[in-house]
Amino acid sequence: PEPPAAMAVPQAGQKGLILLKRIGRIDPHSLDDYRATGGYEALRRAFHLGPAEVIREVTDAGLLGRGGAAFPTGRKWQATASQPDHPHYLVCNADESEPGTFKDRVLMEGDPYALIEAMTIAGYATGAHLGYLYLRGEYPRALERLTHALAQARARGLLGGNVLGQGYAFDIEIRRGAGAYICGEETALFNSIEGYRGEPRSKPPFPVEKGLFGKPTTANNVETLVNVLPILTMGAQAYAAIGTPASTGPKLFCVSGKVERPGIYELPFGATLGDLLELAGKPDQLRAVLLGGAAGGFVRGDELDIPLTFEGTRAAGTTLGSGVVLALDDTVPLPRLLLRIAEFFRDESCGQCVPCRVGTVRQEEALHRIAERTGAAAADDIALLRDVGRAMKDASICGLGQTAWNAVESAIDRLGTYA
Ligand code: L3W
Ligand code: SF4
Repeated sequence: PEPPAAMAVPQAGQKGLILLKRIGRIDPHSLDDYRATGGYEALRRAFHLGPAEVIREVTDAGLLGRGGAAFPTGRKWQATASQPDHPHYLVCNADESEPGTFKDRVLMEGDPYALIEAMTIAGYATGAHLGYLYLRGEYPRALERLTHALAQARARGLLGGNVLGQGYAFDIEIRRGAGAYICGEETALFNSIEGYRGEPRSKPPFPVEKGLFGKPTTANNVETLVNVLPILTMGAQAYAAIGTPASTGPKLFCVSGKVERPGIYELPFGATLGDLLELAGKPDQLRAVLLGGAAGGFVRGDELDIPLTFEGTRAAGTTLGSGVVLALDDTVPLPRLLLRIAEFFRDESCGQCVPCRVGTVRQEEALHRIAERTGAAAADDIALLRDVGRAMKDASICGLGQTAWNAVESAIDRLGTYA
């Protein structure tokens, strides 16, 4: 299905933005527009520095993965770069499917060359000559813009056998997902590219050692990669001065639900939940906020002091995930929302391991029983939910099963739903 004409970027055009600076201001089809606004300066600097120094910059900048897990990007790049086995691959995870997440879509639709430049730098630093861009199948506009941008970049010597005349060969292939949430899990994504069922593999070995086609692979989220551009243009030190010491740089937040101006917001790490919701137009009766999407957790509407950082949300017993902020007021029936989330996980479980395959079904059944009792929960259903939730968290192979009970657990413990 064709998506809405444009994603809301309420700050588009504002001064001081780093990741969103071109969104809504340039023609995403125009390589000249991209270059006129600083495009390809970061790649030039990368070639000047050499691969090892690029990795050092990314490490010193403190960049953490923006797909939800916050793994240090420099460490990941170093781990791939140092593998003796070849070829090395780069994979951009653009299978953005976490409910409530739409930041990567905005970046790809509004600034496609930025991702291509960033992938080229990542490939150069980690010793890859081929990058795969695994794109969510339901993003036709991003596909069109990226396909056009790739062709332009090839025609102008920015991809291909001799990038920027520097003797480095790199190209990018797009692979489209087919609608499965699980293919956003990096090893399921590799299987999907290889033509197998989209089922996660056991880790370790991590992809940096054995990833796509069994070869050393760097897998990074779109937003993670795009952050490499300001790191190289402003320098690691200046970048690390943004945000907090443990969560450096700018962050995109996907704000939706009961706010006046839903859309993508860019803020330095460290702003509070309250700061963000003020920008987006907080509802009068804010009851709860879902942070991190379906795999995340609820916080109460009066917990607005939570700092939007990886460490701050962790300390508050919740998660930042990939940056979902879904605001709920008193009109939202929480038991129905929880049931919807449970249905989602039951649908999207790949079925490979028992705790998740069975657990997501049992969780949904219990929530159905509770909903049929007009939202009142019997103690045995809550006990069953806790039991099943613990089994899924402790024994599932991948993040899907491990997080499938987070939202329900936080609604019970933090919001007092069903009490
Ligand atoms: C080398 C080690 N690499 C870990 C790598 C690993 C992966 C990354 C994170 O995602 C999160 C969850 C939700 N040597 C390594 C290593 N790595 N140890 O670091 O790994 P991990 O296992 O912590 O997480 P993960 O399985 O990659 C789970 C979030 O993802 N989530 C988000 C879903 C949807 C989106 C979206 O739509 N954009 O992100 C769902 O659960 O927060 O924390 O690369 O290889 N020793
Ligand atoms: Fe598949 Fe769920 Fe097991 Fe992940 S946890 S491998 S999605 S069954």
